[in-house]
Amino acid sequence: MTNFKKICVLGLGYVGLPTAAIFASRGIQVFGVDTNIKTIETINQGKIHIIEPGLDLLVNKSVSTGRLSANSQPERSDAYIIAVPTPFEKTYKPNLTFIEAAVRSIAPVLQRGALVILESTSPIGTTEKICQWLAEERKDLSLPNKAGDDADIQVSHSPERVLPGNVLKEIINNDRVIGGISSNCARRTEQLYKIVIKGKCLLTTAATAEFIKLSENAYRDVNIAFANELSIVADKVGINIWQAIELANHHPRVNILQPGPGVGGHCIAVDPWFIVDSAPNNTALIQSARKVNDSKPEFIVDKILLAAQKTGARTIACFGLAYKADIDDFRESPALLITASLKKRFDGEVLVVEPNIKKLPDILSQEKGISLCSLNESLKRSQVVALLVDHREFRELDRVLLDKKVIIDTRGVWS
Ligand code: SAJ
Repeated sequence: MTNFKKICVLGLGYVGLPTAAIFASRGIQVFGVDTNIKTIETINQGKIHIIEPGLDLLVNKSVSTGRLSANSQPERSDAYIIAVPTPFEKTYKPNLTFIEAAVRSIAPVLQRGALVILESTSPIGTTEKICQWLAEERKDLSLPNKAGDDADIQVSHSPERVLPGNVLKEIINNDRVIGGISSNCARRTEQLYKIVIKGKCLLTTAATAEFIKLSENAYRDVNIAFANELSIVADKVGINIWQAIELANHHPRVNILQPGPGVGGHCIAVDPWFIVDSAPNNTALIQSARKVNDSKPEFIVDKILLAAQKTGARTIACFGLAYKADIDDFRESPALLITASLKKRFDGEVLVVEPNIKKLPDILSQEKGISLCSLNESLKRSQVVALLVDHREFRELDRVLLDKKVIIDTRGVWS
């Protein structure tokens, strides 16, 4: 007996929308909430505003059966899932305004027995803050940070762990960490997710769950930084880094990740700073990894410019703009940074090949001497080719077409 009939999902982005649609597909009445009117309209037409395999069909079905609808304000529900962005400021301080606004927006409709779950990746202590914000708004209700298991409202943190591009499968199959403000909160949250997930539910405290999620992404960032640092050394001493890593990984206890043009996306390039924020003087390794990864794009720009200079090239082709393969997501994308910086520093022509878009992003389209180009055309016109994203179209390219080109392969696809 789950007694979750209606749920409200706040934030209909890469995580919130698939989550809402999956719950709706299991017969739960789902109210989606977003601050963007265009997003709301699109979803209510049964369409989607992001690219994620399989999501369009699922949303279409859920909307047409009336199980999913979108609005700008929350409706009274048995559970509220918050999946809004947690950006950081220029100073790398986390910005919790979206979470706070979402929490305060549910306060008026909150009723005794309701469950509030934070899915957004958040600094340690945020779930506790949710209790404080709710207590300020609703003095008539008791919260679990004060009332423990007997509280009127349950509050927990269950961080999303899904990989963009594989979200629908990962929501269902991944194990899920669930951190309750009290143990009752964690158990009730488990009951809700068990409606849709097959993975294990791993119960802990809210602060531990916050810490775990940040640690997972920082772990990845530190390991990618290690690979990126090695790639810079290998470049200096004339060693093929891809072969070196491949051979090193034959060791039973070594698994070096892949170097690249830098680290992008809105998670791994951001979340480590939330750990740093908790202990700025005790996070030398995490801070250093961030710096290594952030410095990689400019290292690549230097390499491309040097290659162009040596060969007298007038046209450079940049292959890929997204932050990783086979998606159209440009958030924190190193490929985008490289292309923008290259255009500023190179006075010849830059051709961008990005099979997942129809027009250049604004940051590039305002520049002169840069254009979006087909793969074939770019191969005809460029002397230098910089592979920045390992999209399928580039992985499958006939290598003969690259003969006579100067190649800067930042992903090891053609090396
Ligand atoms: N990258 C490398 N070398 C590698 C692996 C990745 O340079 O060996 C780069 C990618 O090209 C990309 C960036 O790192 O620019 C991040 O890509 P990713 O595929 O590793 O991860 P994300 O950001 O798409 O998703 C991550 C995932 N976290 C972990 O794998 C620990 C995902 O499970 C999280 O849910 C997501 O962050 C999130 O939302 O926090």
